[in-house]
Amino acid sequence: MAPREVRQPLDALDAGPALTNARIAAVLSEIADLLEIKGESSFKVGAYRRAADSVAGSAVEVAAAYRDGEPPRLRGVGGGIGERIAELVTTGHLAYHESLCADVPPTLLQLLAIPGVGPRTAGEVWRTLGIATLPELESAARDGRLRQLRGLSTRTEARIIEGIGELRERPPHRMRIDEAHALAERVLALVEELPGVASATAAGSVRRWRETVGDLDLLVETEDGESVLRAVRDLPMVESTESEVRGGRERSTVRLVDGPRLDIMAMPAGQTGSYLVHFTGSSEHNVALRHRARERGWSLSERGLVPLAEESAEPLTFASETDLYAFLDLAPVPPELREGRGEIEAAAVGALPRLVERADLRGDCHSHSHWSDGREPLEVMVESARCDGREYQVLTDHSQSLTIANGLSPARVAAQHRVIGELNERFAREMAAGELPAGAHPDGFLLLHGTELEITVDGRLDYPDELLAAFDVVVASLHVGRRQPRAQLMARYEAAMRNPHVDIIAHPSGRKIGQRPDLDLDWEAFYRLAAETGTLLEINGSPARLDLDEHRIRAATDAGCRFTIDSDAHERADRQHLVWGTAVARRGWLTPDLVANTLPRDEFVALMRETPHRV
Ligand code: DGT
Ligand code: CA
Ligand code: CA
Ligand code: ZN
Repeated sequence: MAPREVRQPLDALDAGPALTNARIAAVLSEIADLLEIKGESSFKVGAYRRAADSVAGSAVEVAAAYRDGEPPRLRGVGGGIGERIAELVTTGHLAYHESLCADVPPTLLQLLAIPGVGPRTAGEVWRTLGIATLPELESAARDGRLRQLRGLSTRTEARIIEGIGELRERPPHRMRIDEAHALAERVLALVEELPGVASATAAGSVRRWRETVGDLDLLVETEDGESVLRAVRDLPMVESTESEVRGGRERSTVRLVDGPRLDIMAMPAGQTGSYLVHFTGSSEHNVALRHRARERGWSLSERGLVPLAEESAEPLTFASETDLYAFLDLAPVPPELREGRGEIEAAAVGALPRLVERADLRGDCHSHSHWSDGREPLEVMVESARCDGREYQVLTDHSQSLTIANGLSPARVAAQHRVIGELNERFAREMAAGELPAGAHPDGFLLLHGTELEITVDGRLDYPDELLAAFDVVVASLHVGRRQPRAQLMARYEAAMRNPHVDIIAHPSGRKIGQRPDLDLDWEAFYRLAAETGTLLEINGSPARLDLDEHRIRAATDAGCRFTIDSDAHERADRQHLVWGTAVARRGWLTPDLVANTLPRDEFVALMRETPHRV
């Protein structure tokens, strides 16, 4: 998770019932920071950091393992730290962590967000100059007090001033789609339990399934908004209140543990239509909708419709969004399309697309296992896909040149092929005997052998054609030479798309949201090539990628391309990536007929055998 703007000490329990590996790791790593700030031995500090890494990288759910009395063996987690983890996961608290938080001013942790300031420096300025906050550090740096410190050069001082500037200019942190939805679910579960709440809904960008989310917007249907909003402020996961509940306005803003903001709005029971529309947005959609209302003689606000000619009239209210859209002669617009990109015009003439749904996906064309860089054994990954109701799954471990991801040599490809063959035989036997596991599709399951084929820096493919021909599905991608000039990158992609064995281009832009920019491509030429060669373009559902993005999906559709929506799963929990991938596809106006993995198994297999894959 990217650093928050303002960092507060962690409180494990307030994070909710599920103490994830990431959360445990965060507590351990905060202990390391606090110890280092206090100036404790680097040996002790390092031990906590290593333990944090082990927990974060563990395939086992650590909290559950401890609760089941079977603590996992984790590198770097010995007796002492093991006992701390046990205390944390069983009680939700860790006395040692709390005592460290009491020893050190918590505002010091915020200094660690400054580029160039680590725990050692933070501790030094605290002990010698009594500095504990960001403004204090800044003024000390500016009036030359910092450089008087032992070991603190004028260069470091300049770096700190610069770092504080960078921190100020950093765009506000946006949550990833998966973080935002998990958080919204937890908040909703708590709010729904509050007395007087008839219903609660997440609105704003979460409801529109935007790829990142700035803040959460929550709508509560209640007859007593004021007391509900007051009760929300007292929830354990609420850290501070930014705006008081004002009589009549019935809106308030709070900050949650770890920093995200929550806007919460009360709405009168039975009149949710206009409130939902208003607070789901986007602003662009609302503007277009208000324009349409005005054309018809109405003024639209969250409270409903008021005649333009009689602005003091009681508003006309709506029990549902559908009623409101219908009143304006519009088909209901799915939240994912509400971006002011032509959806109102389409809704007016009944031309909204039938968007692809998660349930339309019958298979998944991109996944990994222990054989390359996946975090779980092949059999475990496959069983998880089978029990997720899929009709087929393509296993696509990396190809040989990607040694960093433990890519497969041709000999290992052959060995993996045998393993897959045996698994499919077992699945067929179980099917025939009527012994399908819970969750499996009644028509059985087929494991397809694929590869995530590296397109090398010089535009060759990582396996010879004879070997490529042996795979059921070839997913080509590039992970090296990302900074090459546009012409060279385009030549590499063209070489892959023109190879008759290549079926899909995975995560075409190569971006990582908020971390790594797009490849420099000629996108129009890229779409033309994909359409001409019948190469499918992947919508990678990993929440850090979401690649193609919504804009490119729409542009590629216009250029005649066809797609897959894939999980790129590296562990079982990544099954969920198909949900994020579908969300992005919907925001790109995508219909199921253009998504290859909505096809029934036999048709999908046949499509993969033909070249090119024609729409
Ligand atoms: P975000 O939070 O940046 O991911 O994006 P949104 O769309 O959730 O934006 P947000 O939280 O500012 O507002 C939620 C929706 O509420 C927005 O889409 C339109 C609506 N809205 C209602 N009143 C206002 C207002 O005064 N300002 C803005 N910006 N939006 C408003
Ligand atoms: Ca929002
Ligand atoms: Ca908001
Ligand atoms: Zn992959």
